[in-house]
Order: sequence, then structure tokens, then C-alpha cells
Amino acid sequence: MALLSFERKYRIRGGTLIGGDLFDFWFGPFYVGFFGVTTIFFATLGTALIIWGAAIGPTWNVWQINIAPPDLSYGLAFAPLREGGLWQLITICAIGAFGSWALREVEICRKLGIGYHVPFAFSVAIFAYVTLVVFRPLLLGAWGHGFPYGIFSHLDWVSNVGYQYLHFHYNPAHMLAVTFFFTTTLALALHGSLILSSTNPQKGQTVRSPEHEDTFFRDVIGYSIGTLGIHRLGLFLALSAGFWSAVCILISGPFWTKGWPEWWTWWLDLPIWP
Ligand code: UQ2
Repeated sequence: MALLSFERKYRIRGGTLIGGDLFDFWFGPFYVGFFGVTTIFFATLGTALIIWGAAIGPTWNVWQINIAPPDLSYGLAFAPLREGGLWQLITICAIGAFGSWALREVEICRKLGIGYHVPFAFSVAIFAYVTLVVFRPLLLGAWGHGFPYGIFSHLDWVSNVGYQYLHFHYNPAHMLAVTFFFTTTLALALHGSLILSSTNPQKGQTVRSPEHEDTFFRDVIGYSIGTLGIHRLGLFLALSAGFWSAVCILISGPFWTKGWPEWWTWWLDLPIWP
């Protein structure tokens, strides 16, 4: 079905979670909905606060602009705007905008009668962000444990927090996350190249079928995961990468305060050695 005639068919009322028919309309190509309105609200306010934070800071150099969380001495209290309060408000706006965007995706899925896989996947990314700026700071007792909003400043934060645990690559959850990130790129490279090899033929050649795709992998490694399976695997690998990333930073501090290399002494402490 042609794109435009399909869209005319599906662009009907219903499926909203909140607000009934009130925001159930499109603005040009975009579905609005209650959560479209709240997305615009939080994103606009958050962006304005970031620009304000930059304006009261020492530089307009985009690489160096930095909006820092409050000092650790403020604990879990609200800080004055110039002392990290802006960071706190920006964090609230970011969570409001990300959450609104996920719920707008849910409403669109409901209209289309498709699964909630996309908003679920996006929620895992939101979970990783909220772990960094809310869950871990809560467990450590101070908003100052959140990461600063700035291009170089957040890189410095990652480096410093990593060295605080001596060698982050010894963190077992970090190992899992890195492995999932690499395996995700392997799976996408296999899938992208396989699809192009069969569906983007040279001039005069015909498009090949999924049977050709299956047979290629059966001939190479004796196994094909299948056309649906590769997408299940891809989603699992990508979500696992985000999930274990969140876990690896969440356990650093709240559940393990020493260097990560030392965690592995459990191996030497096993009672099986003579
Ligand atoms: C496949 C298949 C696809 C694919 C790919 C495979 C026809 C179009 C890439 C091959 C994938 C396998 C064997 C899994 C590899 C495992 C890991 C952990 C990377 O069989 O079906 O569909 O795109």
C-alpha cells in the first residue's frame, strides 16, 4: 500500500493514553497527542535552561560549556540555581522529555496495533540515563554524584570515576556491557551486509529471497538464525549492552567501593586451591 494512502487509513482517532481526543491530531507529518505537548514543553524549557547555564558560565566554546551538578555537601537537597540547581532542573526536564517521548511512541503503537517493542527499547536507554543521574546519586546520598552536562566535562567525569575504581575493565558488569556492544556491531554488520548482498543486486541481476540468505549462513557455519531471529537477537544484544552498562556503574560505589581488580580475589579465595 502506498505510504500516503496507508497513512490516511491509520490516521484515525483512538489509542490515546490520556487526554482523550483533545490532543489526538497531527501537525504536518507529526502525531501530537498529550505527550507530544509535554515533550515540546520539557525539551524547550530544558534547552532554555542549558543556554542560561552557558550564559552565566565562563565560555561559549561548545566543547567547554559545562553545567555541573551541585557540590556533594548539598547532599540530596535542592541547590541554588548557580550552584547546581540549574543541573537539577535540566535533569527533571530531560527525564520529562524522554518519558513523554516514550509514551508518545506507545500511543502511536496503539493506533497502529503493533507491539510496544520500540518504546520498550527506548525505555532501556532512558533507564541507563536515569541510573547515572538519579538512582546512583540517590544510593550514594548526593546529587553531586551525577555527571556534568558538557561535552568535555562529561568525558572527564567518566575518566575520573573510572580511575576512582583503579581499572574499570575489571568490573564484571562492564565486561558484559562491552561484550554486548561489540557483539551488537558484529550482528548488525552480518545482517546489514547479508540484506544488501541479496536485495541490492547488480544491474541485470534479480533480487534474491530469504532462502538465499539462510543458505549462505548454512553453507558457511552450518546454521541460520532466520529472518525473524536475527532481529530478535539484535534487539536482545543491543538492550543487553545498555542494561549492563547501567548495572556496571550502579554497582560502582553503592555496592563496591574498592578497586575493581581487587574484586577478583574471590577467585583466589576459593577453597579449591592446595
Ligand atoms: C541469518 C539470517 C539473517 C541475518 C543473519 C543471519 C536468514 C536475514 C546475519 C546469520 C546470523 C547468525 C548465524 C547469528 C550470529 C550470532 C551472533 C551472536 C552474532 O541467519 O537469517 O536474516 O541477517
